[in-house]
Amino acid sequence: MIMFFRKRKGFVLISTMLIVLMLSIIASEMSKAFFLDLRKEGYLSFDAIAFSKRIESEKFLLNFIKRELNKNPNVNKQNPIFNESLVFQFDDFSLEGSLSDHSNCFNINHLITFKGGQSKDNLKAIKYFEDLLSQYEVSYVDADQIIDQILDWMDDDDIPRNNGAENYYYSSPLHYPREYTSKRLFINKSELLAIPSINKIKNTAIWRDLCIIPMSSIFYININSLQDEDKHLLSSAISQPNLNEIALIIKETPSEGFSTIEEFLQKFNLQETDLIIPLDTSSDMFLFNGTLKYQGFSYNFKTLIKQENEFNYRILDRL
Ligand SMILES: [Ca+2]
Repeated sequence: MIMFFRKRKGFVLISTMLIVLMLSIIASEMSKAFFLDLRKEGYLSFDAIAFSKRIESEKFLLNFIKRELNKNPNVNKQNPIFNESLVFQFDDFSLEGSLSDHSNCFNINHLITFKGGQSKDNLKAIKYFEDLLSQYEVSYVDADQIIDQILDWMDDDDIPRNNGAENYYYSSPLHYPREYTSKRLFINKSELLAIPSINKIKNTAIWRDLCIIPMSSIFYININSLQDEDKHLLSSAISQPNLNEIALIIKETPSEGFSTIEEFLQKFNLQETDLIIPLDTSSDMFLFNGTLKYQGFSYNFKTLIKQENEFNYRILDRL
């Protein structure tokens, strides 16, 4: 009896331990799920407030840029607001980021101009883009497709170009509902992804050199803020295919910049006739690339800012 009792006691003990073990496993799983839920809820509530913090940051940024550019209006390699990290501490969140000159990327909208609702190809811009594509070793066949399809997407007619694509060519004549090209300038770079031939370049180095200024055909290169990685853009602009020469030009551009384009041309023995697209010594388009930090969470954003005049700055796009 005693032995039986002992056996029974041991059995009860093992059972209790097993139950305790199972309960602790369940409790641990529940607490994992609980903390995961809590974290998820935290992200959701952060997401909800991140946008309002962003708006608050952007208002501050516009005033900051206005104040700094009124003190030092040069958009060059020397102005600290373009060349140093920017860190701001607010009451309950912080903002870190950098401001860059957004004129130094090719605005695809430059390929066409609209006047009174009618589109017109910009032949110089097309030549420039062809050259840029060839510098990045995109084949002529692919380049023709990319350019024609982009132009068809924007132009005001329904006639496909030789290598272009209009309306239901995007799917098939039987496709329903039928798809139509936009017949307007691009609003956002992501719209380019709708163009079939863009697949050939969207994951390559040239993608960094391309941008969209929403509904604007404006494009010029600011020679005073060029960095080494912008050499392809400058090479196509001044018809100088030797990238080592271009790298030297960028390096030898004084950090305080040139006051006029003539000065720049003279220094590097260039002729005005060599210029394919407009050059400038300043810029009015800036991109802020920042991270907002709040209660252990972070939120990345990019904001495109345009200087209308010395008093007025506005947000063109939120990327
Ligand atoms: Ca067309």
